[in-house]
Amino acid sequence: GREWTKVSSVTEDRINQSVLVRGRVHRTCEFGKKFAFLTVRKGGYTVQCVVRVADGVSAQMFKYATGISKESVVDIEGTVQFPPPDKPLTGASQQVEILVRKIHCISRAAPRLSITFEDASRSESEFQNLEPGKQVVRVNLDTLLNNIVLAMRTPAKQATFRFKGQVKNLFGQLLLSKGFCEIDTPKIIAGTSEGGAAVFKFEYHKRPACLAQSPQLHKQMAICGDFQRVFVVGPVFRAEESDTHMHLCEYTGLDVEMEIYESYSEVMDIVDSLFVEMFDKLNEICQKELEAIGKQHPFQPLKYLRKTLRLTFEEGVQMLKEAGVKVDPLGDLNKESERKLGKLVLEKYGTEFYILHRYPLAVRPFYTMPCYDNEAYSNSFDVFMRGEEIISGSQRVHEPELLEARAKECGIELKTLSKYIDAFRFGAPPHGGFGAGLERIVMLFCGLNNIREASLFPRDPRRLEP
Ligand code: AMO
Repeated sequence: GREWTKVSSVTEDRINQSVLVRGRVHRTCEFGKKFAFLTVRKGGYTVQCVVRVADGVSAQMFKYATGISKESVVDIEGTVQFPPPDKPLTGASQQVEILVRKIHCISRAAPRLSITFEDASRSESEFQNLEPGKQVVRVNLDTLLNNIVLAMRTPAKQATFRFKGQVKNLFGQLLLSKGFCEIDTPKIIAGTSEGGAAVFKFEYHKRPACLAQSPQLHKQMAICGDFQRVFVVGPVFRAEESDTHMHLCEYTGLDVEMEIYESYSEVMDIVDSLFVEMFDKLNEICQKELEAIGKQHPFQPLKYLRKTLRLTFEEGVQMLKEAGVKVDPLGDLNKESERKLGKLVLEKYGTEFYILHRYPLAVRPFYTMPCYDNEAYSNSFDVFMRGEEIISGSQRVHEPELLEARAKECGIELKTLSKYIDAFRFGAPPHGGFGAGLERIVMLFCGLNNIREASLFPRDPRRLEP
């Protein structure tokens, strides 16, 4: 085969050498009928290519080269050289240029694209510092998502999804190092796993079935089967009616379940060490990605403590009360109070990542263990990042009679839960766990303002394509 050079490797080291590169046409710039620049982009790097009638390039080839539409995939053969002092580089990342000998368009992009690379990668500051009279296109989120394949090519999008992959990997790696076993749980299940109406129903071989709202039931059954510590990474389906900046109908769940010995604080200890280690590592290995994201959407690095702050729900309510916010002490916090509490916690404790625990029982799912000392509360917690929920967790009820009674109280049909409840009739160790949403973690860590920015192909109540 022929020898290929990456655009990133077209450097001074290759001066006077012949190279063969493949990339996309990023920009073309013609000067008369005999001289043109064609910038080629690949993997975040761009190199300037000079097409000149002469040097073995015919007028016909010149016409062919300058007629290639932006975003087309091209192969270019030529010699690496320093740009002449009177014709310096026009903004390419590589400091040398290629004098083109041959060019071949492998795949042509449509001449008019719905969004351009420049429009999709424009930073916030460009809008703020616009020269008077200058107009630039602001691509809205819907247009971006409708044309996601084009948008994906921009540095911020590339960085976001490389970062997301790292979060998912680190979650697994760190849990494996803590003795957890990765398991898979079915996404087709008989009924609801969380209660509530947010479930997609369909027919499964002539029987009613649901898309799993969580791996809750099966991760708990794995604990009854003595796996001791498990985790599940996979899609989770929510028939959310709410079309908000932080809800998707399909997202990636990061779920943990583990035996506990004394109290649910053992689960919070895992949350604490797992996430602090993960954030440290992300800041260390994803510097480039975070920088690229920040260039387009500026954000402040997440503030978190070495040991994660834990507040009880009652303490949280008290802080809100003192700040003049009315909240029901035995109800749930609404999004606004959660955000307000996030601000208060940041002011008082200097962290944007904290755990709120001992929630009122009435606002938690049926499988949540009530507090032993006060049944109005539960051994449960939520974790917040920049004022928004990213994790829910709890100790679970492991006595079948109580579990049945709680499910009934919560208005859940027992029929579809019978195999799950049976698992607790064979002896079940005390246990607990939590579930986190991958897209929310990415969105909040990177200061993005919509969860759809953290999903390549988001599903929401209006969106089923692409
Ligand atoms: P919960 O329903 O709170 O708990 O979900 C856990 C975490 O999943 C994320 N999340 C979502 N992300 C995007 N779009 C949504 N519609 C959405 N809904 C939830 C959030 C949330 O904190 N079985 C329990 C977890 C457990 O106790 O182990 C559960 O599913 O980040």
